[in-house]
Amino acid sequence: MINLMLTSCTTETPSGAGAPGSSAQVSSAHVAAELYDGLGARQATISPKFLYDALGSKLFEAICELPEYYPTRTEAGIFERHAGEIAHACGVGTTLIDLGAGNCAKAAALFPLLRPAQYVAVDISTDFVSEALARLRLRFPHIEMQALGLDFSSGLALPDSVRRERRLFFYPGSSLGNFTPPEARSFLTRLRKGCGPDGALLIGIDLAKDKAVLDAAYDDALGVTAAFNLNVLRHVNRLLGSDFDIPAWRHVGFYNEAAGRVEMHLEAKRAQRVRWPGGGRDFAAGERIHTENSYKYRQADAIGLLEQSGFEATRVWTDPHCPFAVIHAQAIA
Ligand code: AVJ
Repeated sequence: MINLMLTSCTTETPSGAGAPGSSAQVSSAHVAAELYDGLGARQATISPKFLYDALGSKLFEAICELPEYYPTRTEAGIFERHAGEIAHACGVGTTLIDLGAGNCAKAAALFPLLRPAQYVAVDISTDFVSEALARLRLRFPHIEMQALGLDFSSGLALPDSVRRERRLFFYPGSSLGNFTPPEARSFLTRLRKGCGPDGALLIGIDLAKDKAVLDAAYDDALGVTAAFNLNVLRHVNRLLGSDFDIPAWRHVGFYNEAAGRVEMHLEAKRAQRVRWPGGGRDFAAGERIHTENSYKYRQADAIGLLEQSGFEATRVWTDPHCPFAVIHAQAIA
């Protein structure tokens, strides 16, 4: 069901940039339908992409600073230690397409060596990425840049302004882990179609490791990850006009070893009814809303996944202490 409240809530959708009102409504209705579907399911779910409103993006930045959250630091270390080799594998003068660019810091760190011909920063949080890019333009005035506010999880329609030659998709941070392995395969296959035969992929993938390390990384002592997870309910309240009572929910984050993934949930502290225009749902005490999966691969499985998607891993860089892989993969004809 589509309700009229949604038309005021379009900032996170790709329709923002000069689109007529009607298409903004279509995307809001899309967003609402997706949320209703998830919230109405027997096992309630909210897609992890809704974690990233403006505040959520800032909370994620804070997570990256936490001592327990190793991925950002580990990956940055790999990029730093192997910058020369990575730049050599990628080559200069690429069309660098940054998927989930956020504050654009990871790509910017590679600019001096990578010297891309064009930089395209794609992120679902339009305002956040646009601001980051405005700052970056001042530092690298000679690189042609554009920000694209779009949800690339459901499709990758790049405008004609994005150069076709030598596309290098940059997908760091292990965000691939948000997809189930079959979803990851179809996403990577779409990337393969989105780059020409001369295209490539530079991707960071978190690898399976000790449960205690993973549990701490997704349930930190300061409660920043808890705030990040709970913030999704504020975002949903704004998108749907629902009345989730934030203090009535608790963050749950743990490594599900059998499933090979970290899971985040929001657990109802007490029985409650949540309403939204035209509907609602009762939650029992202890009932959970599943908000995120973060798959942790074995290196060989990650390489296999790339191969099944039309990419050949040409180089793999890892960290000696913390399992994490940065992979350069070339499109296979
Ligand atoms: C941005 C999807 C890579 O899965 O580690 C961090 C998001 N969730 N803490 C991850 C996240 C909880 C992050 N990714």
